Amino acid sequence: MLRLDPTPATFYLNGTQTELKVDLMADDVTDLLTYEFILTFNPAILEFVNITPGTWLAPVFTLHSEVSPGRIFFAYARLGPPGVNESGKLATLTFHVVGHGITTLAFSDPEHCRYGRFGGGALYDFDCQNGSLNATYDANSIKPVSVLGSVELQGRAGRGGAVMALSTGQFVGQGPYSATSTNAAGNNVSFSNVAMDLYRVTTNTPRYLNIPLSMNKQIALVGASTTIAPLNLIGGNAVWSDNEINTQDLGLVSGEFGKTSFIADADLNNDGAVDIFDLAIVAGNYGRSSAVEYAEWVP
Ligand SMILES: [Ca+2]
Ligand SMILES: [Ca+2]
Repeated sequence: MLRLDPTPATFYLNGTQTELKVDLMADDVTDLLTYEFILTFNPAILEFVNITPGTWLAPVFTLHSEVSPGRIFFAYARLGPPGVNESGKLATLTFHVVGHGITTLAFSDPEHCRYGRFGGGALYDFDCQNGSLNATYDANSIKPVSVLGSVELQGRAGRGGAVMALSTGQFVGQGPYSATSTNAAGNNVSFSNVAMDLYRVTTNTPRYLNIPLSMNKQIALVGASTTIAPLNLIGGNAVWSDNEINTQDLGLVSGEFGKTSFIADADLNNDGAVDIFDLAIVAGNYGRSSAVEYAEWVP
C-alpha cells in the first residue's frame, strides 16, 4: 500500500505558518528497490516545496522528477541491494499551504503508482490510498473581533442603507462579511464575529460611487475591536454598474425627471421623486469617479 501520513491532515492557517509536511508511506512491500508515484492536488491550496527521501530506503537515487502546479511526479531507486521489506517511510513531502479549503492528494494515475523489486524487472502495483487536507482556521487562536464604521450618503437626509463589505480574509479565508448602515449618529456600520485577518473593504451601495475590490483598500484586524475610517460616499451614480458619473447617469435622471412612475435608480436622494434635487446631485458630481475620489481614503 502507498499512503500519506497524516491523512486526513488538518492545517490551521494563522497568517504566518504555511509549511505542511506529509509523509509518504509504503506498507507491506517485498524487496522494494524502485518506486514511482504521481500526486495531484489543488494548486490554489497547496504549493509543492520539496521532497526528502526517507532513510528507510537510503541510499536513494532520483530517477525522475517533474513538478508543475498541482502535480508532482517522482521516481526513486535504492542504490544497490538489498530490497526493503515490510513498511516504512519512503519520503517526506513539504508543501506551502497557500489557500483555505479541502483538497484531495490523489495518486491519480495508477500506471505510475507502483514499485520494482530487487532482483527482477517486474513492476508491482501499490494499493494507492489518496490523502486529503483541510486547510482551515482555529477559532481558538484566530479570535472573532468586531468592526465599526461610519458612512455618510451624500445628498440624503438619512445615512442608512449604505452597504459595506469585508472581502474573504487573505490568510484564514473567512468571510466575506457584509453590513448595512443605519441612520444612527456616529458609527452606523457594525460587523461582528469577524475572524482576525487581513481584509479588503468594499462598498456596494446603489446610486453611489462605490469602492470595488480592485481598489485594494486593505485593513488588518488584529485587535478585539477595529474602527474603519469615516467614509463619505459620493452620490449621483444613477447607473451604478460603473464607478464614474457621466452622460449615462445624467441621461437616466433627466429621462425619468418628473415622472410619477420612474426607474428607482434615478431617484438619487431616495425621496420618492425624480426632480431638481436629483439633477443637482448628478450635475454637481459630473465627471467624478471612485478611482480619484477615494484614492486617498485609507480604511
Ligand atoms: Ca455611472
Ligand atoms: Ca429624488
